[in-house]
Amino acid sequence: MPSPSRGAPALTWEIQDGIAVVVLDCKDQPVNTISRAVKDEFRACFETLANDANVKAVAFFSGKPENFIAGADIEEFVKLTSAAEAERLSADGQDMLDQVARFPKPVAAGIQGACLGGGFEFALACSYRVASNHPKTQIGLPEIQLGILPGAGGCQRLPRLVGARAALDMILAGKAERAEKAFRLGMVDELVPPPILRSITIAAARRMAGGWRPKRRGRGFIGWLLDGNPLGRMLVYRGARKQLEDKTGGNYPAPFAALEAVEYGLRHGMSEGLKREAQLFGQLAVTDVSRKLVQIFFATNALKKDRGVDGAPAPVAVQRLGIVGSGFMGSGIAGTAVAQATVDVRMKDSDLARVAGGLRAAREILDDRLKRRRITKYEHARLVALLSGSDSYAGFWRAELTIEAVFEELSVKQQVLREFEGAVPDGAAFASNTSTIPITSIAEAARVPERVIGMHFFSPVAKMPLLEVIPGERTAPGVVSTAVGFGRRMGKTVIVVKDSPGFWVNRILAPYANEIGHLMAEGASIETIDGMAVRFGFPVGPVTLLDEVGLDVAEKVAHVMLAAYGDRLQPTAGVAALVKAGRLGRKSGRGFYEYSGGKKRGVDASAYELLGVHPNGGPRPAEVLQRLVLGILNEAARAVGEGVVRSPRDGDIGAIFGFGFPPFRGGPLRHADDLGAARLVADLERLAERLGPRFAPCEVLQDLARRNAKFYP
Ligand code: 3H9
Repeated sequence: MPSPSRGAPALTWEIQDGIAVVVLDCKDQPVNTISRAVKDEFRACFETLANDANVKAVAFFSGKPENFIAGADIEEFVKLTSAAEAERLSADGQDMLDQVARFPKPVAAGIQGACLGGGFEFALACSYRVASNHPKTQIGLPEIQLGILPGAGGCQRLPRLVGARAALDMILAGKAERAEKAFRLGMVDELVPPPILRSITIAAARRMAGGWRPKRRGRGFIGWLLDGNPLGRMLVYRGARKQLEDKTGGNYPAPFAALEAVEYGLRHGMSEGLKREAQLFGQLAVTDVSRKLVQIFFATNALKKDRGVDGAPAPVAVQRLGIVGSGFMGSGIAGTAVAQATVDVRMKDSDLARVAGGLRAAREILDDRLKRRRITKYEHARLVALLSGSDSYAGFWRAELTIEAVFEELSVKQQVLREFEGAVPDGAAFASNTSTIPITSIAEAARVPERVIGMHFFSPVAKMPLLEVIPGERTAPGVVSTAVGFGRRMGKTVIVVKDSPGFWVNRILAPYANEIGHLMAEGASIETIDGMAVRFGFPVGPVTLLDEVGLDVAEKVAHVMLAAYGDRLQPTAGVAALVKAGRLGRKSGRGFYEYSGGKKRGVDASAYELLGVHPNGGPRPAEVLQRLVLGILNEAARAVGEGVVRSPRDGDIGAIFGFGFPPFRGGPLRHADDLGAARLVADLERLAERLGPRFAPCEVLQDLARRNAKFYP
């Protein structure tokens, strides 16, 4: 993204009755960012306004209706080569904001749209903040998500404004809040509807010019107890550190550094705090973890613009969605589509009782949003009214997209497709929500196979961020771009994958899941297997993952994989034995683990008996991990070679968003690059020699090793 040049200033201002109305608009950029060039403009602007006797106060706005400031320019971080250079960048940002904070006249910021990172740090340096309750307004410090910390004074100013506890809550999670919550937390001083943002902000600047000073709310007794005295704060820091240790497994240094910057600043004062903050920012910005997280940020952005096939026409704007099948997946898709994309949803099932159940479940997704105050009562009522259903295809002719989510069986899916085409002869795109069945096979039943496509949602739909879109052999490009576009409107990160068994995510997960059985047969305990995966950085271990997915589902997928890929993906007998005993994982209250009251209670020791194995140590923990991870890497490399994903970027994003491959490792293909193909091949060969051909290194890795090459340039 080009930095604004001197010829096209990003900052402009005019003086109205003693108030300088300053507007930031980085021309030719979708969002405002604070680059070096913009920083220079800020300095010059504030210097001019400080010396202008006609200016009594400043009111600051963005020229972009849906974006305030998206933060410092992330592209500049990528170019930093040393910690010292990064520290200077941070100190420079602090210095600029210090100029704003010490500005001799009051400054009011009128915030609408994303006000993030350096953007919020700028707002924090102003004397007064007004936010509009526009749906795009979000305010926060997401730097942790990029492996850095708020380095332009955010670790100092936010705790002084809202207290250490609330500030750490936001900074350590890298959360952004909607305007209403930001107001409640005291991050902004006033909350207004969009049409009056400008006038209210200017009025606040004028009042401050006349000597009025905002009075900020106290934080109450509990606030004083925890934030207002050193002992309380010590407890807050201790609690936060403990939580971080549990959550990050020591794999992410940024939250610990941010905690230190906050603590140091509150103990030693603002200027010492700023120094420490800049040092820590410098160290973090050049870590491998931060590089990986920034790569993910850019890869995700690039995916947002991708239509899924080269030269595809623009997606059809879906306004009405048809859903066939009102079970768990169908209702999840319905509720999420309404909540995220505000479309009319028409659900169909074989009888009205089922439809009613599906509509109820879809509505629960909206109820949950209301409970979390993500939507207002009014929005909730409006969205609920968009859900309707019936036991026929009445109304489906108006849907630009229909998604079926019926039983995972080829003949059933084909039957539904035939019914749909019979009832809605001129129907538009038809998507099958399947995790394993080839789309081309489903489309064989179609009169118009060009409109048939796969959309593989992950369960639970409302929470899982990934969607795999699978064009069949004859799917029309416009249907691909429509499915991709709609998936994105549903808030999903979308990858387009080749129509092949298991697609991408289930394919590369198969060896990982299968290895559990081998490891247990050799005496490894469930705790060791899951524990090692979590230490590697997965959110949960593979055994827990299977319990969450459902062992019956996992068994079905495993058999499809076996039929398609043969012995290499031979599942072990374990999962089948548990399914036979009626233990399906979390949903049935028992799987490998026991569950009660919706909570995981610990390993169910009888699982070992059912499997006929005994946990007696088994392979060394390091080997457990190696076998789990190399299985994924080998299969991912093989699938890339077969063109299952369109690029290593899509493959890595799919693994990170699909099953939580540790983001700080950049995804399985980046991780393979980091380990090096030669080393991977050697390790796999050693495992294959000892444990069998399932570990034989695939041709793609061997080829990379021979050429000393990588997946990424
Ligand atoms: C920071 O502030 C550090 C400071 O504490 C200390 C410094 C010393 N930089 O996502 P979109 C680009 S760290 C550069 O599709 P949306 C993005 O790549 C920063 N580029 O739009 C894309 O480019 P392209 C902390 C940025 O409407 C285009 O803008 N801030 C930046 O879906 C459109 O983006 C963050 O982490 C940036 N800061 O969402 C916020 N931000 O068109 C990161 C965006 O060439 N940004 N771009 O592909 C976001 O979360 C979303 O972009 C936002 C808009 C919510 C703002």
